[in-house]
Amino acid sequence: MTQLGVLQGIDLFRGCLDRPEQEALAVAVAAILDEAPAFRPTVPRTGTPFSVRMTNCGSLGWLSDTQGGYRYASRHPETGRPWPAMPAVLLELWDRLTRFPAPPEACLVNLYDARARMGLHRDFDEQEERAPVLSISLGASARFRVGGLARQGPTRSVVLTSGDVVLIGGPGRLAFHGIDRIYPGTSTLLSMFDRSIERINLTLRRVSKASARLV
Ligand code: MD3
Ligand code: FE
Repeated sequence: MTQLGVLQGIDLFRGCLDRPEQEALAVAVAAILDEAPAFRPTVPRTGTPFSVRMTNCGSLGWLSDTQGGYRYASRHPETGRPWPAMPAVLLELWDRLTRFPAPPEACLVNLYDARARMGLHRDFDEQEERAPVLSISLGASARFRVGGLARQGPTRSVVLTSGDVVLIGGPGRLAFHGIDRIYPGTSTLLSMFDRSIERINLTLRRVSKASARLV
């Protein structure tokens, strides 16, 4: 494990998942996409579309549209159906790496094409700030950037590759971060998907407050 951020609590587990584990997760994501097709969020008020497409699994999913803003919801914004269940492999990975005493409620699935990026932002739509976020990278490499609590502060960047896992907790939980660019054609993992999908990132999140009894 190596400390990645300017702040404490952003830890990189390089090569955490071997190729068969990555393949199993890619198959699980394909099944999620069959039930919950990718959608393209828009920025609240302005309506600017994200370059990243998304879907979710779990009891809650993250979404954003022009009208409703950034939020978690129990149903897909286009089909109106509940999100597919979280695969057992993801629940097990959460337990093993976070040791957080309540299960994740949302797994946000980010789908990057060759030109997609994610601007510097902070994640604060979750009520359970004591829980970490667990991030899993699949497919093409990407340049990840992480800073501190101020948008203008110093940042570090690191290339994330397929099978890398980042655990974000403690002070790092509110750090600015983003994806500067994808390195297209750097992985063969996602050949089962539409060729435009270069990289998939899964983030497991606890959204609602865990019982005080547990934490
Ligand atoms: C550091 N996703 O979905 S994952 C996101 O690769 C997001 O798709 C990126 O940022 C991606 O919100 C980066 C790693 C990550 C996730 C959440 C964090 C790093 C973080 C929250 C705080 C600090
Ligand atoms: Fe984020």
